[in-house]
Amino acid sequence: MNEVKQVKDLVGEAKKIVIIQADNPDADSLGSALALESILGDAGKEPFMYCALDMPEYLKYMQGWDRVNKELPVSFDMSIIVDTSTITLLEKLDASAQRALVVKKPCIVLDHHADVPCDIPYATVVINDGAKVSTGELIYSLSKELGWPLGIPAQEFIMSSILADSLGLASENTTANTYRVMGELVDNGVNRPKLEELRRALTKMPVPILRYKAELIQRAELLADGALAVIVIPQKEITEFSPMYNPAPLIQNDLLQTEGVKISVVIKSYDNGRITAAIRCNNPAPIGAELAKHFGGGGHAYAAGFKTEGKPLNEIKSECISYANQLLQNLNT
Ligand SMILES: [Mn+2]
Repeated sequence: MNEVKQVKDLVGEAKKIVIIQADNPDADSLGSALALESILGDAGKEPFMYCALDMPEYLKYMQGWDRVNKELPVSFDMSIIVDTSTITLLEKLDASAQRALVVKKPCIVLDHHADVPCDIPYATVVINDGAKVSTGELIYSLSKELGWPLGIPAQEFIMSSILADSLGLASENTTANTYRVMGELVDNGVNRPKLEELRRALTKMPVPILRYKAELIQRAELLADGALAVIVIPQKEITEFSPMYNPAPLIQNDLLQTEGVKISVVIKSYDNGRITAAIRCNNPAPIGAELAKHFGGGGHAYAAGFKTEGKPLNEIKSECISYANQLLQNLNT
């Protein structure tokens, strides 16, 4: 039986449906969760949104973010995981007692990170479509195919998720279909300028962040003949600035907009031994996912990430630099 039919049947039989975002909520995962909440609600279901982490400030332009719960309900019929296929990004859920609830019920995975095969052991059906620029775009196609009700609120969230993951329709993986879907959304009455205004209002930098950004720029290391930009963010800065603004997106675009830079890596180092890295690449250096995979992470060719536990920062950093160097050299051969 094909996956779309399986999704139709599972959702058809269910009443209470939990929508799960991974431990790295972003505008696509939240937009997808809110779109599904709206679609499933209109279809007479009882949707419930879950994420183990708090929604970051910059996402709060999407109305309904505050309905995302950090605890699962005591009973539900099935779950839908959005925007990840990677079990390491569901670590918090996996470590909690609530995992047992999810495992017992059918679980649908809707994702677009097809570079990485789904390794969620309790997934019943996986639709991981790498041709979609965002999970929101996938949900739009799926809804049309299955005849699910697409109200304006759902379509607004879908547009927000597409705009976010496609970097305003500019990224490498934006396809003709993405533009078609955007056209249909506008035709259907979604107001793009209004969404853009809401998003901008909340992504403005507080003044301390402006100053901090200057510090980060000063500290950026340009390696591999200027093709690799690396910044390390220590715990002290994560604690001080992260609640106001996520340091990686604050700086990563400027790094990529620097002449000669092909890949940028923002490494966050936590006191508990955890290290995370956000990787972004310029065209034509599609090496992000490969670099991330080397450390057990994943993602797309141009946007990827990984995390490690209990290894020294210097070791991870130098390994990251040397492997990135190798990948850059392979590009030239
Ligand atoms: Mn996404």
